[in-house]
Amino acid sequence: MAEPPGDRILVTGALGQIGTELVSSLRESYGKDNVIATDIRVPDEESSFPDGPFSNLSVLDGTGMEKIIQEEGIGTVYHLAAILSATGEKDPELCQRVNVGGTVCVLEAARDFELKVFAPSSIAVFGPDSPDISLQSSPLNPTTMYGKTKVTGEILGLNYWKQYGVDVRGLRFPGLISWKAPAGGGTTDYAVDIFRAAIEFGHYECFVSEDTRLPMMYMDDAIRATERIMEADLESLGDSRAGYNIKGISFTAGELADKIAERIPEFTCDFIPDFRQKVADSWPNDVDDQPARDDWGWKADYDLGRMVDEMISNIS
Ligand code: NAD
Ligand code: AKB
Repeated sequence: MAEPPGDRILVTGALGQIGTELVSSLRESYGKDNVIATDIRVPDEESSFPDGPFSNLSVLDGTGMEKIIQEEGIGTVYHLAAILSATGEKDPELCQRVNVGGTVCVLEAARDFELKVFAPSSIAVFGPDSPDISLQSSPLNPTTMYGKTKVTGEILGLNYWKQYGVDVRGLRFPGLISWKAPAGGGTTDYAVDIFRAAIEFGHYECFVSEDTRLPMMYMDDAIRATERIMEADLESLGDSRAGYNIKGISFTAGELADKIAERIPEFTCDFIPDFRQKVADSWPNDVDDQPARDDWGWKADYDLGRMVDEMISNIS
């Protein structure tokens, strides 16, 4: 392995739901010019984001990635580019190509240039045989293509650490709820879309049933968890390093609609499940995150009420 070309940060998939917030947070911590945002898309002309360096890059372009790493003096990659579960069920081949192929490109570059990598996993690694509250050690038998690519990502990440010493870290994010950027084609998108619909139209048609309960998390907690695990001492991380369970909030779609209606009394919600119901039914209700608590002191801050208040006041 060569020396890292520098200590700047590269973010892939930076225009997505997480990237939009993570790039801003990293720029506050490390300086605007030290965080290079990249995506296969280009930013909207009217958008103020990304307020700093941006390059057009596909994560499947290994040569282009290595060129940016060398030219920009990169030492750490936050690898966010992916195809999420709902889009992945519609186009499983694209999902496999981007999620597995992109991760291999990033890990190979990290191996060549001795880079540190954050590569998120998902609660989608669990399948129908997992307990309602899935443990770190519960079986990983997902039925979706997206879930299978996330299991592969964790296996690859741990393998690159054990075989080549690449410092790869990851979290099994629950469904993330945020207001700055739209959700990007996942099954948990209803828990984001419902807020804008409630505020703009007073009504939402939810694509999962009222009693669907899934693990979720407010974005501020997810960004904090990402920064925490990346700052954690190397020795504190165990074999879960490529995909720690992190617990946020667990609620049903009906409970979410009720909480919103407490704040917006005219709000109504219909529940009309589509193909995403099957995906949601294959995932656990919640996760247990004891190893993340023990190894690097993880604890979420937001409960359902606080998250709903923040979403409504920020969107309004
Ligand atoms: P997103 O869909 O909002 O953003 C992904 C970004 O990747 C998009 O901007 C897209 O243009 C880009 N992209 C797609 N193909 C690309 C390619 N070939 N090259 C470069 N960029 C490409 O996703 P997100 O919600 O920001 O998720 C980021 C990561 O976090 C993913 O790995 C996802 O699996 C994981 N995750 C997200 C959630 C969530 O609820 N948002 C939950 C669990 C895990
Ligand atoms: C999705 O629904 O696909 C994502 C996830 C939980 O990984 N939000």
